[in-house]
Amino acid sequence: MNGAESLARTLVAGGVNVCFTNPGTSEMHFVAALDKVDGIRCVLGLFEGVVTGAADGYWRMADKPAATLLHLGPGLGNGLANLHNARKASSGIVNIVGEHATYHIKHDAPLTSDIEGIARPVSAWVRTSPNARAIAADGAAAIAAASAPPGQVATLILPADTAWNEADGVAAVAPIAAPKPVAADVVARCAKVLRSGEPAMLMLTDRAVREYGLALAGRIAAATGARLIAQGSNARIQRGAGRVPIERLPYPVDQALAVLKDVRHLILVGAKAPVAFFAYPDKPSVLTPDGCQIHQLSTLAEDSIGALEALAGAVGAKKGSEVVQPAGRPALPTGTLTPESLAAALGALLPEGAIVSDESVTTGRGFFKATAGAPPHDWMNNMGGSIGLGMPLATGAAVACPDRKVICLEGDGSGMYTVQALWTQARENLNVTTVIFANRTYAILRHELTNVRAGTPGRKAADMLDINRPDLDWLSLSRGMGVPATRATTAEEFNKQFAAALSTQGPTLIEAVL
Ligand SMILES: Cc1ncc(C[n+]2csc(CCOP(=O)(O)OP(=O)(O)O)c2C)c(N)n1
Ligand SMILES: [Mg+2]
Repeated sequence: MNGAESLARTLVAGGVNVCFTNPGTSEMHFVAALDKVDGIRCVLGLFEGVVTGAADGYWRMADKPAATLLHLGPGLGNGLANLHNARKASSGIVNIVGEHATYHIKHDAPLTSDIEGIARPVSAWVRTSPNARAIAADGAAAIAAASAPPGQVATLILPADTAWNEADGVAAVAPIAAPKPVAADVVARCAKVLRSGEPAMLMLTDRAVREYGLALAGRIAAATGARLIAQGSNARIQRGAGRVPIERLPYPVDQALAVLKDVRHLILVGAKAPVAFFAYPDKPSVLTPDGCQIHQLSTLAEDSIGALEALAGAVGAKKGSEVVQPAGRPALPTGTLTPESLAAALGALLPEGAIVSDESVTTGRGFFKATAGAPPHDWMNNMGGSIGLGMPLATGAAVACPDRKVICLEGDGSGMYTVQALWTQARENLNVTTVIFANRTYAILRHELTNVRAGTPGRKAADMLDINRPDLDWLSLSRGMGVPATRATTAEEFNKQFAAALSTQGPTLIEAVL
């Protein structure tokens, strides 16, 4: 067995069953090994940002890592923005990058680069395998590193000769450590705060915004009067009718300040203390009010669920006391297509078990409220702020959950960064409905220009903020990559097209013209 095959078999033995890939010459032996080994599905992406974003989406829905296969420094570099997003989402990825053969590196051939240097800022773990006999053990170590709570990017760099030289066989993955338990005195301190009667709020993320974590938080809220809120963005919120409802901290600074203004104690459950996305003249960076005490119940690497269970016990919260979201949908909208009518249509039609990949930017500000009473579904956000994640994320989620409908809510500007994801959806017949919000502009940046007090846009500035001239033809883009597409210009048209897309198995796209 050569090194490449020993790695491929180690991946399968370690539970890695999907490889999102865009290979080159230095990875050819891995391509051949993946071809030969059963138990791992290879999904080609036509740009590395699709590959890395799909691996993120896969982790969020499967709770285990996929592998990538990227071509040297430039391939890794192309995938970097979505690896940044994956890092911020604490997504586990076995990020495999090819390298020149060890003896070839010194010649500084065209594709030679500092791969470790490119990988390090987005990776919690980086290793260059020294030889073919080490590659299986290094692969197993990469799986363990990727899976370590709460999940992280582990980059394994493989010189080409580690693939073709003789190896020893498969390596087993060491048992993955459970998240660290939260100390009893931390729980006791938070319980005391909650019993004090002073205004308190729990800010939750990660496992705490899945169904069971929210149920526990809901009980604690019922017993103590504490308010609940989720981080501004979260890897995956489980929401909808019958679940404990939760709002996210709003993105606009003034709105976030208003939500937090009366809070005296903010208890963080996996969450980070809230700060503004950006600095603005005359607005604070820290969003909690002066005098608000911050208490970290659990960090992301700790057992938030165990901590919430202990806290619920300590404050006498009763199972079943949590207030859950009643079922309820808005009426189907009529008339002009606006962010509001789109929100109503989504709320009216969102199917049970849907997975939403939300990169709707300004159009989607009201989507959360309108869909709150829809049947149970999962909602994923971009946690790293680097746009171009939505469509790859949807792609990876669809690979992880072939029996569920994935709905990708996508800004027209954001969508263009990684539009190639559509081709992968067509190639793999993934069950994704993409809705493009075609407002022909970077609408958010027009607001931001005002927010940072940079004045009113003149012609040159407007040309940096609008994406018209020419208008993007999403029907042609989508059809050109094999995804059937329709265009909606009224609410009635959108309702009909969205309902039809939801009853179609396989990828579809709707250009919603705003
Ligand atoms: C990689 C990257 N480049 C640029 C930006 C800056 N940026 C933030 S939002 C945005 C435009 C989003 O436009 P669109 O998706 O059309 O949403 P809209 O604002 O129109 O609602 C840009 C360019 C970014 N966040 N990430
Ligand atoms: Mg736009």
